[in-house]
Amino acid sequence: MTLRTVATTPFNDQKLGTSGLRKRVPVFQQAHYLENFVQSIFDSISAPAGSTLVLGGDGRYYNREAIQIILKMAAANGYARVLVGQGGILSTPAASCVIRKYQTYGGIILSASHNPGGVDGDFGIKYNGSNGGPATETVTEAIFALTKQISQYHILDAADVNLDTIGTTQLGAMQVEVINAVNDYADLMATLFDFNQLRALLSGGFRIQFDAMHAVTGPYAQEIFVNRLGAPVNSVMNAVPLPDFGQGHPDPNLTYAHELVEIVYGENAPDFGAASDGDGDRNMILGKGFFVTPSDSLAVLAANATLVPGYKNGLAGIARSMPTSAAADRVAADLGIPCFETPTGWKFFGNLMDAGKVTLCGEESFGTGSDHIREKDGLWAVLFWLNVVAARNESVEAIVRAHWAKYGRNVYSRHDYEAIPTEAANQVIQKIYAQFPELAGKSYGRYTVATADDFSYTDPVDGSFSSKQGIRILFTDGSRIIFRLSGTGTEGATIRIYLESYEPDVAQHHLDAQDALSELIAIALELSDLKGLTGREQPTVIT
Ligand code: G16
Repeated sequence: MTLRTVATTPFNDQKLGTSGLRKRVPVFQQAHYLENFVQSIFDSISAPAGSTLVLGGDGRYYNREAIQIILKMAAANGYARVLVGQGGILSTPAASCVIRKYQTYGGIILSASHNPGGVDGDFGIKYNGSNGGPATETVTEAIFALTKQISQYHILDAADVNLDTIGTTQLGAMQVEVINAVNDYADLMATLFDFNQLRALLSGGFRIQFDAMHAVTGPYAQEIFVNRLGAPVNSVMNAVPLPDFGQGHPDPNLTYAHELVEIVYGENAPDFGAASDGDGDRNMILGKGFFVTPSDSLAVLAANATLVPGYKNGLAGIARSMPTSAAADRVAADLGIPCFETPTGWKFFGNLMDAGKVTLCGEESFGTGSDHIREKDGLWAVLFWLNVVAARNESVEAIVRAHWAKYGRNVYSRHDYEAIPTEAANQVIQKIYAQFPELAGKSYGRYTVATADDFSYTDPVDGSFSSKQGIRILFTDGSRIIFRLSGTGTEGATIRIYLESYEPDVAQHHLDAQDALSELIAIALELSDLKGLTGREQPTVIT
């Protein structure tokens, strides 16, 4: 085995997005591309010699090849040990769990999350620190800076490591330990939820349907729901992880999880439906013929947290991303606990959790989690919901309607316009900016603009400042329209429009969100001239 130092030159497109670096597979397959980025991670974090790294991915195409390269680079960069998920697979929450449980220096997670995979699909890579959470903006900026000046990387010339058998292999001076993270993760869940109550529920006729979307959560869901909680085997569908996710789009929403949606809205529907995404950190919750918006989900879980063993002593606080609805704020106010509003991106929650300021966090993008780890956690959210259902002995729909009756309903929707040419997307944003000076006080039908601004955030723990985090049009009655460009897409730009209004009147709670928000939708399109500037008549996805 020889240690090689390879001369290289920078790529100019390795800027990290909302969650790590995401590009098409052929981009990552270019000579030196992955290596440059990995060396930049290693150089920026400068782990002390003898450190342990966690490594795994969501099993998408190029996962295995990338893991072999990273292992050889870790060996050449002085790591003493790497813990790898069996088959190279680790869900994102399981990676966070393992980093914390074995107190490693950090971890590298290979995933492009909910983006499609396959030979021409997406691939991604991100670094998580020793708290188990995504690297902060300060760290991601430092990694990006190094990618622009890299001139060499270190790698060990060695044979590939067997990733499929549990056990330890020597790679140069480094040990590679293949672990069964499914058990680590399932054991953690058993400490948070009432598994006896859940077993009684799931083996007692309450029917669930979980869609793993041929992505990473299949083995985890089978272990937890079927093996440990006694649900029938067919409760978990699309359970085998595939490198191209069965040619699906592993994004758990009403558009892409349509197979599950048809079951849950069909005849003889199960009592509960749920899905998770490519890397297992997102969740969608459905009752019988009923969709729970992620924003409402966070609020409902917060309001019912003391029914769940792991949270029986209450919550320190709640955090949500800015575009997420203010439903959770109402619960926080009622509980007398703080509620934090952060930019989009799970990395902004880590400091708040580490400082003990918040227990639950959530985002409108189907992410919910708590301080049990430092990532959002799809199966955790499903178990939390099931525990609340079991404890209250009520349906999902009944629980949400009771919640709205108590707190009022934050009617919410997000419209995505995907793969817009970057120039047209920038024109849309500029068009809105240009109107800022004249917006305050302007009326559109029954809505009057209170303020218009660009969201910025000062981290209350380390004082770091993040600007340009989304355009907010705030109306006098508390309604909001937010415009943001996605930081996770790989083709052109994705414009996201987030719409929210508040409805205290129970008699109006039956309304479909699109109908209830129709005026705000029209205002958003008028303000942005989105149709004129992009030629798009309809959103690609509505959630
Ligand atoms: C990532 C981030 C989330 C963010 C989401 C959408 O999720 O971790 O915090 O809300 O992207 O970001 P954007 O609106 O910029 O596309 P994931 O599940 O893709 O890792």
